[in-house]
Amino acid sequence: MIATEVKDSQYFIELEHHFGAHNYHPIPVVIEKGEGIFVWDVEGKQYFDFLSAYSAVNQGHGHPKIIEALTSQASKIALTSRAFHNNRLGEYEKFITEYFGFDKVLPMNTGVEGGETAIKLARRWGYTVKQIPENQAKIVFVEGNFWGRTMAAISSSSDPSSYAGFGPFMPGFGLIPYNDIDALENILASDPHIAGFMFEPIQGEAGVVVPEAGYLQKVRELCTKYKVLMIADEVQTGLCRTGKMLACDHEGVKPDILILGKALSGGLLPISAVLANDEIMLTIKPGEHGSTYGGNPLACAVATSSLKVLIDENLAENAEKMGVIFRERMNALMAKTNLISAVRGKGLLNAIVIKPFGNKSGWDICLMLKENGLLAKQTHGDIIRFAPPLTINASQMHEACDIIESTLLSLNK
Ligand code: IF1
Repeated sequence: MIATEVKDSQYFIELEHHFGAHNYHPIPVVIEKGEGIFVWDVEGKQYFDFLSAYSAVNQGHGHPKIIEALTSQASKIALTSRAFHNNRLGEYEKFITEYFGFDKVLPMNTGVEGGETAIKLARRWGYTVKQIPENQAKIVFVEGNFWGRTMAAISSSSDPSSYAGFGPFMPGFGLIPYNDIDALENILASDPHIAGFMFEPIQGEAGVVVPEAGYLQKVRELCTKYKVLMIADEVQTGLCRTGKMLACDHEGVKPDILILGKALSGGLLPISAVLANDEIMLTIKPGEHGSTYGGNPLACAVATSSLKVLIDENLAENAEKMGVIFRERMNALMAKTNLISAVRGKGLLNAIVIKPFGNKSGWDICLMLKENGLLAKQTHGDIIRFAPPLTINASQMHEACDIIESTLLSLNK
């Protein structure tokens, strides 16, 4: 029963609880407005947004140039379907493929659709180019991966909270440890039916797990050596989040298939993209893959603007600089308290691992951070991910770190 007529936070939380599926357990804050790195709740309280909708809002909330691209195109036409051509798709495809250096792009909507598309491309390439026997193509994934919630995505997962109770699962998937080159060489050498190796250059949901330096280069070498497609899931690490346009750029590595999503739209609507060269991309023929909204004119206009904002505002460079400040502050805090056991990340994709103390969990700390004006979310209990929009400046970063520091130090008493 909705008790109150005052439309305060509790009112909205109760509505969601009563009428919505319970597939999330959100931090109890009701956001009404966002601008740049800040959001405001229905009571008008301001917060630092240190999640950026899981790295979908790299350009900051309500970026005027991206909003302008959205409203201008929406007033012309938003959706034509791919049954017909439209005047935005070709120019967007030219822009994004030339920028990232691939022959072609297959436009989709969500990140997981991008992953599904990449797997279909890898399997089809496996059969038509690598000559793998029909229905025997394998895709190798890594433990700790997260690329979405579809049956294929959870079939590749090592996390029971993703897959338990949803079987039976998609066949033809293998799992090896992350950041383990020997394990990768062993499986690629042992099975000629492997079509692709799909992984995140830095694992987001696993808790911002950064592989050792050189891992990406060795993955590239092994995939080339064993004629296996290197599939980089940069849905969360891409688009300047880690201090380079792509996380693969930290090691100068080019994947065979690149998956982008999230911030490709600046957080305005679901837009994803799969990029590859013709040998791979043209194995899918007309009518064999697609989606109602994939490549719609509105998405093309918004994605073009979102990419230009990242480039023109040098957001990779800013992410690199602001990330250094953040990790320096957190490492200094780690030295001052016994609450943090690790600080890790690249650019503005960072996390702290908190030590068990009393009965306080990552969730509890996120509740305290919320009370102190900063929104973040824990993952796997004791890991708190911090990922603000890449437009944050040094004074704002220090102010946010002051909040994190005072919150954690208040536990030390
Ligand atoms: C949720 C997590 C993050 C992703 C990578 C593909 C996708 C994601 C590396 C799929 C999506 C989202 C999903 C969202 C929360 C968020 C998340 F906590 F679930 F794991 F970011 F870490 N590849 N991640 O991170 O993209 O289909 O969602 O557009 O499911 O709660 P999507």
